Amino acid sequence: MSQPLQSQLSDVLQKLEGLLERVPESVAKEVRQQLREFRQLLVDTRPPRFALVGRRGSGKSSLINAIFGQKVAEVGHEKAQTGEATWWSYSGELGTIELLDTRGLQEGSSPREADSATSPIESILAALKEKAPDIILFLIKATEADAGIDPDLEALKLIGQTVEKIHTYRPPIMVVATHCDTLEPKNVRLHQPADEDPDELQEKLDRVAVIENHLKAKFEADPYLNDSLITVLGVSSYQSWKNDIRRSDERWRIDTLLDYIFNEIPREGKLAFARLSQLRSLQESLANRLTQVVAAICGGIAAVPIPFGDIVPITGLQIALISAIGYVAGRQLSQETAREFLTAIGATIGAGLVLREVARASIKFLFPGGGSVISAGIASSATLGIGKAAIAYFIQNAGIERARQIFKSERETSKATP
Ligand SMILES: Nc1nc2c(ncn2[C@@H]2O[C@H](COP(=O)(O)OP(=O)(O)OP(=O)(O)O)[C@@H](O)[C@H]2O)c(=O)[nH]1
Ligand SMILES: [Mg+2]
Repeated sequence: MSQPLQSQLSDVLQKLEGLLERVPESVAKEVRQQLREFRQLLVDTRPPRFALVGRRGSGKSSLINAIFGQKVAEVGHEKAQTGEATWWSYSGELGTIELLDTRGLQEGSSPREADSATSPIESILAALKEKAPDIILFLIKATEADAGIDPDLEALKLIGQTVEKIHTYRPPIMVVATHCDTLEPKNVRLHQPADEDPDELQEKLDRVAVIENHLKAKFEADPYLNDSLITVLGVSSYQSWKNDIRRSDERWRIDTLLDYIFNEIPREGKLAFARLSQLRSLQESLANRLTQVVAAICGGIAAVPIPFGDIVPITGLQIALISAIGYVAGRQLSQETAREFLTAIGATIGAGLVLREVARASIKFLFPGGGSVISAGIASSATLGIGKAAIAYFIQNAGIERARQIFKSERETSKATP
């Protein structure tokens, strides 16, 4: 999201966290937890970080391109990596991921560059010290899964254990069997299953399953690897490029892979990842979570009897929610646009209501006797409605009229259930 919005959000959060100190711990605890999640998902965001383990030609560059759906990495034989292994940034139109190619670990005995001070292994370990990968992707050609992979497994363990020792974070391992499209029967297109003979298709899927199970068994034999393993997934990353324009897309199960990665990476990387994945299901999942969190925070703030002037952040948080949902859908909204969206769905009245109710609540605080539950309910349901409307509009591409209806019906449901 935009830098100004993020630093503004950071200010709002700080203010809210400060307010909570004046509130009984029993009330503050829940809100504080939501604020923490909010901060991780929206403020402390950063590109996701992957460590790639895989031999030459296993399809590392192709997998990066498959994730972006765009050509961001050179495919084919690259120059042997002899000197420094470092973190690389790969950027597409929608975002960036940081990547550490750890190929040198398996080629540990390869000659080091004459004038390089460090061996590949040393430089990989130095890079791991600098930053922890969120996840390790282990790539292996489906057609080579039978070949001795013990050195690869040793490399995986060394990376995982090094990271854990330095960062007290154990990176999960995702095993990706690439080139599944080249398994027999070769002519069967996994990416277009509807056009294929069902028996032949099944034969090919069975072969994929055999390879997956074989790899799984290898991991299960080692307690450390078994604990770190997310799953084994056969895929095809194949896309064909001409002058960086895609001329064919034979990707298979990449969406499933993206789903696993999204679920495993820390919150700080999720926003960027959901955006660049272009997967609507991930974007909706994150947007729904954000909506829940912001609604709970708004409800929490409203329920806490604090002076009227301090309550203004509610609108700020709602604007941030809209911006975030627009962002995850691939857009970059200005605050004005986010505000206009609020008006367009008819939420300004809602916001006004929130403020009035909260004002009343703080009066009740001065003259104890009444609860402030109503305002909390309204603040939270208005926010839920705003989030759902923004999801419909920005992610599902529904029209503004539909978004307005969604907001309205959310408000009405909450009125019906006191
Ligand atoms: N059919 C098919 N070909 C693939 C797949 N993944 C990669 N390839 C092809 O395999 C070759 C090597 O792929 P790369 O992505 O360059 O492999 P790499 O691991 O980055 O290779 P190095 O950078 O040399 O280590 C290329 O010709 C790719 O087009 C796949 O899933 N299916
Ligand atoms: Mg490569």
